[in-house]
Amino acid sequence: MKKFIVIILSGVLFASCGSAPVAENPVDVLYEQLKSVGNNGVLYGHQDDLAYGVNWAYEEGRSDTKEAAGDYPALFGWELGGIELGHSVNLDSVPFNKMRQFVLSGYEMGAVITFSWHPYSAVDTSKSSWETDQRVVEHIIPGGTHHEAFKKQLDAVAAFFSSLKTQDGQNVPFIFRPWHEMDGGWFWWGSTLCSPEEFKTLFRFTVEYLKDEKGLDFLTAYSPDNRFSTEEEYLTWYPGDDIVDIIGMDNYGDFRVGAENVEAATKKLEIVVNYANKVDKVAAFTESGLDKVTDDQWFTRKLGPAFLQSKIAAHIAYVMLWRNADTTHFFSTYSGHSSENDFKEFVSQEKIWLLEDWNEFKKKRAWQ
Ligand code: BMA
Repeated sequence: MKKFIVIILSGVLFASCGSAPVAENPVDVLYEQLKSVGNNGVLYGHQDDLAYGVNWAYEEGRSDTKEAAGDYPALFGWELGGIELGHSVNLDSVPFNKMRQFVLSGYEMGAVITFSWHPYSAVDTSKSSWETDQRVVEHIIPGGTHHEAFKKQLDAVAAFFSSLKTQDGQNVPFIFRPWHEMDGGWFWWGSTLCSPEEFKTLFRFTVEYLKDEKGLDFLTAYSPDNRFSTEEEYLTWYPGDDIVDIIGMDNYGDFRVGAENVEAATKKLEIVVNYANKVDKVAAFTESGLDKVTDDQWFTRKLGPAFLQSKIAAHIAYVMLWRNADTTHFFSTYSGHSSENDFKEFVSQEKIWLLEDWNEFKKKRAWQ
């Protein structure tokens, strides 16, 4: 009888708490979680947040976000650049061993994990992602002269991804966001150095190799920069619905002081969200920030309105700001900075979620 009551009660509780978690696989769970967040909140994310901030590095538990606003981000971004050369630290000096720990502890805290990758060229490994004097993509895709060398680079990425396991051996689910901002001209995979077809081949090969050959499982994000004004333009480089899970956009340009156009940013996010809805995927604002946060009200007057002023744009699952390296290169606030109060106000809005809000939401939906 008791058991019967418990069953009825849990049924009632369950019905009042919204949709049921049905997936078992951690990557599918993450996807379902991200899909359901869009109608309710927007996760705040920050690149390298646990590793360092302005005026500190590798101090256990520290976070510029937490020190400014009282809680950790709900999403942590990490960068793989350098791993393809066998380096033990990434191109921003984060040791991969430490990164693995941060990824694990971030996941265990409940946060979402996403990876970017700015690899050196497999054609000439002295050339960073930002060196654009050589065509690379055509040489590293299948049939290209440096395809085998590129596969070795992917092997190194795969080895790191495979090592992301909890103590009980469960794989940590994550989002992989390779080959971003391809519509710009600042990376060797950018629009001036490859055709859309070559780009799509590279993107597809990257994901398929890691999944099919290396047995990995992850969500994949597509994130052009802001150089589009129609869905058709947005999809110029899109490798396909079967490959992509997160429909994203990076956008710094529309927030740059002097060239500011928050309305334009909103319209682009609407294109992103509308497409994500059409193909039943997750929409996200995959990268943004204002270098050195030179506007003390940037968060509440510019960044927030870019998605909150539109019912459609507000459907993004997350917004991730770029790293806080030092006083000359930081994209979010930190304790003591003149934008700190504005940031607090920004994240205190009902719609913007730091880690506790995110965990609370998952608990209500019986995800943890
Ligand atoms: C760029 C800058 C660089 C950094 C790179 C990869 O936007 O922040 O300093 O090395 O991203 O993280």
